[in-house]
Amino acid sequence: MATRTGRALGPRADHVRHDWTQAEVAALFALPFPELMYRAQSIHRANFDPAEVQISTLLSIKTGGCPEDCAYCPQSAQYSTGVKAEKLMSVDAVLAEARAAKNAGASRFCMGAAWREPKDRDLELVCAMVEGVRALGLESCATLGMLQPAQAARLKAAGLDYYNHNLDTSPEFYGEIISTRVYQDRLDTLAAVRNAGINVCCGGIVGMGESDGDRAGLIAALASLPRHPESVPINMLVQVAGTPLSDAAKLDPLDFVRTIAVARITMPRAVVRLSAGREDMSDETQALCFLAGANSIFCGPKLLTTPNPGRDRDMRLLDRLGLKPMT
Ligand code: SAM
Ligand code: DTB
Ligand code: SF4
Repeated sequence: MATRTGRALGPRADHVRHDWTQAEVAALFALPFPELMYRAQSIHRANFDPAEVQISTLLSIKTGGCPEDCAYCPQSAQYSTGVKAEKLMSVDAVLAEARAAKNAGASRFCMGAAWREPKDRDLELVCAMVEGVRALGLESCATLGMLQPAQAARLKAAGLDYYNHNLDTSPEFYGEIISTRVYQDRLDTLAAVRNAGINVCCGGIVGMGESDGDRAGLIAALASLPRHPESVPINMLVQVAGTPLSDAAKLDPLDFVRTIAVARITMPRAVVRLSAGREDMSDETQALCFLAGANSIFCGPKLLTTPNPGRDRDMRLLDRLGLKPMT
């Protein structure tokens, strides 16, 4: 068996497990930092070119006014965060943004909507957006909330490449963060997406006041899915004034790096995204994340509603590190 870059895989790198226990994952987190990084890098190199970073662009196609109560989220209508509720963007306006993203070098265009779940008439418009994005030669991704199997099938028919739906945290901590839907709802949506033949993008958020054990629980839940997500976004909480988590204790950046490394080790073939939270991260922390096996970022000055490093800072960083966009 060889990787996409033609190198042979060692026996350990070739073995993908789906039965990770929380205790086993916690033991990885507890390794001495050099040992953890060595293992993560070995597995990264056996499966990917470590100089390549996948670049995605994110657009909020429907902002704010969401009925859910996710404690981290500036778009929940239940918190006063200053985010205005807007209508779904027009197909033309979305495609103009997709064209700009393509010209700026993105390979994937992700469309996010602040919905609990899409209504059928809105889904038709999103399907038209997906068709347009693909016609530009970009990979398409959408994150629209919970999906029924028939809705996933419609998105697949429109050509959707990836669907993002996060587990967010461990099953045990989940109830502290969201009360308007349960963990099983998330697993059901992931199964609907998988069964429709769409690639799964699924990860979580750290820095929400969870314990070390909860971070292990999140990774164990992701790595125990029947098939690993193709893409695993690891978000550092972006603290937004007005949300219940605006004053959460800050996570040690090295614990964030550990989370990336453990995701890389347990899900060897997944593209691991160093997702939200880069705006407040030093270049050195981001460099450690790439060493730990992260190989994807969002580029562009805004995530959905919060700032992201500008293109210039990112291009300088990739340049300083000798990293290049994955094509
Ligand atoms: N409404 C849909 C949903 O929740 O499934 C899609 C959009 S939602 C904003 C997508 C993901 O963004 C959430 O699951 C969460 O992991 C992440 N996210 C939201 N707010 C965040 C924040 N303040 N910091 C870090 N990640 C955040
Ligand atoms: C994901 O895991 N992170 C992205 C994407 N999926 C949609 C969203 C991050 C949002 C950060 C808060 C905001 O900008 O509103
Ligand atoms: Fe709504 Fe998604 Fe934000 Fe939760 S994370 S409040 S579902 S937009």
